[in-house]
Amino acid sequence: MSTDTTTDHYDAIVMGAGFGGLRVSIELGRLGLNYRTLEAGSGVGGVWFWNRYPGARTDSESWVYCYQFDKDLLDEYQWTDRFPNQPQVEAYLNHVADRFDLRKNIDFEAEVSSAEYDEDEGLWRITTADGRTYTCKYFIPAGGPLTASWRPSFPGLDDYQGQWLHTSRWPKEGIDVRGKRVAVIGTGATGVQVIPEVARECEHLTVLQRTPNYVIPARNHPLTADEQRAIKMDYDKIWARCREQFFAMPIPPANRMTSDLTPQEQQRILERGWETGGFRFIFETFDDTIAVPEANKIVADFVREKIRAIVHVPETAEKLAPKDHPIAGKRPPLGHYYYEAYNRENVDLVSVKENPIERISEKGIVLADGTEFEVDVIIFATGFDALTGALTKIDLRGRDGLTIKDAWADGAQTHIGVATKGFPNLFMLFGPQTPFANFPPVAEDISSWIGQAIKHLEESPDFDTMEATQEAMDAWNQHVTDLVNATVIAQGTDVHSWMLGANIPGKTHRVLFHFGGVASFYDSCQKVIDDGWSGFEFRQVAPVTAGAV
Ligand code: NA7
Repeated sequence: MSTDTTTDHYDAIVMGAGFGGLRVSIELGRLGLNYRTLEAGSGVGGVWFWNRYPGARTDSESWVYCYQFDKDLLDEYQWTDRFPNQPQVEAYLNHVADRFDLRKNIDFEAEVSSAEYDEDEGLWRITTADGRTYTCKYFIPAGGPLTASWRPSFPGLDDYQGQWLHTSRWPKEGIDVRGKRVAVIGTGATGVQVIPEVARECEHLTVLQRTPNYVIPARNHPLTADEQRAIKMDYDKIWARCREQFFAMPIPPANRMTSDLTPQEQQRILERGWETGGFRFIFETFDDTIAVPEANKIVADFVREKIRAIVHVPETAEKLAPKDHPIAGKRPPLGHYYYEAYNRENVDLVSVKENPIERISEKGIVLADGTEFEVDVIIFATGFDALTGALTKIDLRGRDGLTIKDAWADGAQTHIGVATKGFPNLFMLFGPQTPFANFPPVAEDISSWIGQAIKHLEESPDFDTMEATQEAMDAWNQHVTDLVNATVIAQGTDVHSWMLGANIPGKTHRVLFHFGGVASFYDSCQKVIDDGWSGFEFRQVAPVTAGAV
């Protein structure tokens, strides 16, 4: 393997220094590869570097929102909250970067603007926005599934006299909303977190809601010393459970179906789940909620009743109660006194479903019927161009100049979410059609798979590139489509789910996640290896120069 770090040629380049990018960098280091990690931000963290809006927190429990590959790291790191906030996650990733001496291989403020495959040389040519150039044999985009922020292009924004910002690009120094009239557009997982925080500070908050969500109380709390000790003692079992649980969370199956229970028993279980909070409300209660519409309705009715009980003004409660999609049909946000925020005198909820936002004026937001809300600050909590956006926003070209935009014009397609035809030796960490799940444990498995693929290539004298076949991608696409069709996910009227690309006007709808449970995903990945790297085509294009090995 090459040890030369003075040139711009590397065995591998990783794009992104968030959870995925750092973990795959560790994997490459273990293989002895000469690699470089290019990070657009000035620090590590990825999504946890950029998303600094007030209230930003994980919706996964801290003790599994971390890496498991190093026992000492697990033993020494103390999480203090059930659901860590942005500074806590950023601090953890900084700790990891220092502990494993990763910074020496990271170029910060190096935003990848183009990546082009040079077929003659068998290498990737990477350019950053500030003109730095690199070549590498393996290109590993680890930009994260929710990186490319998305904002509707309302006319008039340029003339707006107030301040506006997107939650995912919140300034490090924060913004001062005291004494100001603020509008938040969007009530997804981000809006749900930012709304109570801003409401506490600002003079008046107008929330513009298009689709209400089923917001489950997070019930965050500081971890006691006893809890911390118990977690560490139990870690092997906790991680084993994460491998089995559908979404890689350490939650055992409920082992009961709604249909086996009386309505009174169902309510008792739901009450307990509501008090426990977090996604445990969904998974520890019943095993049929996300698959059986009748079961789903029981749980959805329960949440609607909770909203009516919490929110004082009945019309506001009705606006907040979702009626057009099943619970878990869209990703349910976790709330930190979210519904309670609407009982504040300074908060108004406006439905923009029937009367949409039409434009931005000099003074604020104008709806289709001409109603104008004059505000000093507009916060766009309008989400992301999920999964594909991190790749399609760069000029990414594979063999024969094929752009990723053209390759995915009819919808993103991949083999096990890691590779796509026409892009040799490009391994995506959290590409389209990887599992929708608690991210860090899955990132570890995919990193390990990528490591094994690269090792296989490095050890073979007969070939130096691998590339997904069309047949394998078609089969994977059919598989992920069948999986989602067996659930309530993305069902409902007009749900704009980013899991299908349906939140972005004009984006081709395609199932963007594997909803078969992480265990089945890991099995599929292992089967590819066991079957002799099935679904991949191997070639020898540049026997001497590429890879510098
Ligand atoms: P989401 O979940 O995509 O939410 C975006 C929100 O913005 C959602 O409420 C949208 O309403 C709303 N939106 C988008 N366009 C408009 C327009 N034109 N008018 C009004 N409202 C609009 O993004 P988040 O950042 O909250 O969460 C993304 C994930 O990040 C999250 O699930 C976590 O995994 C982390 P809609 O529902 O489409 O009607």
